[in-house]
Amino acid sequence: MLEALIFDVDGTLAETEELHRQAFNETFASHGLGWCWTRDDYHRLLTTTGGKERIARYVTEMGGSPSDLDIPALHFAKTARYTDLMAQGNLPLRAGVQALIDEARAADLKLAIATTTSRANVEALCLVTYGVAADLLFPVIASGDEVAAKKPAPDVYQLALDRLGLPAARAIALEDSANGLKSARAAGLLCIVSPSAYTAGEDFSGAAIVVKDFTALGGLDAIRRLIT
Ligand code: XBP
Ligand code: MG
Repeated sequence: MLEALIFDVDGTLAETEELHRQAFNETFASHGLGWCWTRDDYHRLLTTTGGKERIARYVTEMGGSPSDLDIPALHFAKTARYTDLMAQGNLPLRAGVQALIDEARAADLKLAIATTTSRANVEALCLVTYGVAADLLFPVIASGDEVAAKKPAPDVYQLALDRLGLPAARAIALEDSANGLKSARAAGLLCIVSPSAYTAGEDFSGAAIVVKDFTALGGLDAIRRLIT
């Protein structure tokens, strides 16, 4: 029996990655680094989950050493820039997300987040799209820096399940990326995939269903039929 929906954030709740890319590039510029990630750079770098890990990969690719700079401090500045950009309120939730959340809340399903991004970014998105604190919408939130291994490792979905107090069989994950799908499956969860702008064309083998967006799902009853 379905008791919970566990949502990924970036690319799933909203098409956030262009805002992340803007925040990265503006932070690099304000720190005099002279780096500017193009869409093609970012598409390649996005296979590395986690902003800090992504910066470290880029430094290494450029022939430098991640220890050459204070990546946590740089990423902290990026997160501050991202939350400011998000607060401008120009980013809508993806199609079908609000209707699915509202239907799930009306049906007393538990709602959770399992994301690689930073908690502050989840707070900023919920505030600007729903006008509430994130934990009022998602009583369970598992975010990137709370786990030892980021997606595609199962850790963040396992943490969400632990906090929900549910076995994987009573929940379903909603994702946009192959890394997220792998993470959810490794935690024993069925996973619905709605590819985003940066993840279209990835390998979604193992998904319970792949839809263009959540309007194509057919609502909670259709999801319940996936899990029985
Ligand atoms: C996607 C990610 C994150 C974001 C950037 O997270 O891999 O790293 O790209 O956010 P999700 P941070 O699991 O929600 O799809 O810079 O905070 O990592
Ligand atoms: Mg995602």
